[in-house]
Amino acid sequence: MPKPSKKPFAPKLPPSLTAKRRGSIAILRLSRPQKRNALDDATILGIESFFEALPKDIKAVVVHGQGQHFSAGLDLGELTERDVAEGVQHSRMWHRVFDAIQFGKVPVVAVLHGAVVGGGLEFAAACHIRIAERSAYYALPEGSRGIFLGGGGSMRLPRLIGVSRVMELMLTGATYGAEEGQTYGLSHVLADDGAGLAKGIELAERIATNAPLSNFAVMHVLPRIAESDPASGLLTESLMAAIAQGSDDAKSRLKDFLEKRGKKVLRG
Ligand code: 1HE
Repeated sequence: MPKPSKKPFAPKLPPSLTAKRRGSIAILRLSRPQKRNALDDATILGIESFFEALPKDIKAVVVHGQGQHFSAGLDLGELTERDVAEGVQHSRMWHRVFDAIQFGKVPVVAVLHGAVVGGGLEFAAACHIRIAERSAYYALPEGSRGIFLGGGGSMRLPRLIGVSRVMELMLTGATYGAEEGQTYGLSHVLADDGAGLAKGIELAERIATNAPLSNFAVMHVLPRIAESDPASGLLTESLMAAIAQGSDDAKSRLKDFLEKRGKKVLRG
């Protein structure tokens, strides 16, 4: 595996975001705690710049939030003057940016704590792995603000927790705590308060050691197979399996295992 470069990774970002490299992973922090990491246009476009600028030797990303909350969602202060056409364009901008995360270069681990609300939950849903600290709670208060999901939540969230749960959040203003979110499928891992980032880094570093082509297949091919009719899905699976196993990387990893150099799969 190529050694990660020691070059600093310094994409041009707005003050609401900070980024740093840590070996083969990059860490993006929402850094607008005074506004509870509300997502204004500059932040959304900055997230896009961060993912566009990722160098080739970054193999996974961790996103997290500064302060008491992951994100209070859409910056409501920017909403008041938009007409219908501008509203559509704004939502399509969020779609473009979150699609670039979900179907981007590398897997993304989101570390959630405090409020994970509205557009903040839509952001988290575009990531591949979600770790929730026990303080995390989830809400979709769009109904109470007279608006609707706009960052891909109506497409991604039902795939995580079902239409019925999304309806409950949106109609009743219910909030789910971290444990409920874990039970319903919003998060993969629960962590104690303050321990989420270390867990996120640990998982991202593990993900970074996978074969890049396998990670690509998991991010780009698996979700498409899951949305296909079964016959097309199975054919796509066979093609992807053959492409992956024919790679030099797979050959050398399999040889390592057979010659007792590969890691065993052990529990714990
Ligand atoms: C904000 C925002 C925001 C806080 N836009 N400025 N999101 C919401 O409906 C959630 C709205 N926010 C809240 O319910 C609360 O702020 C929190 C529960 C997240 C945090 O409470 P707290 O007591 O820690 O903070 P705070 O005192 O309410 O807010 C601190 C400051 O952040 C304050 O500004 P300040 O200048 O008076 O100090 C707040 O106005 C500001 N702030 N949240 C703008 N969201 C693509 S469509 C997605 C649609 C949505 O995301 S809808 C959900 C919107």
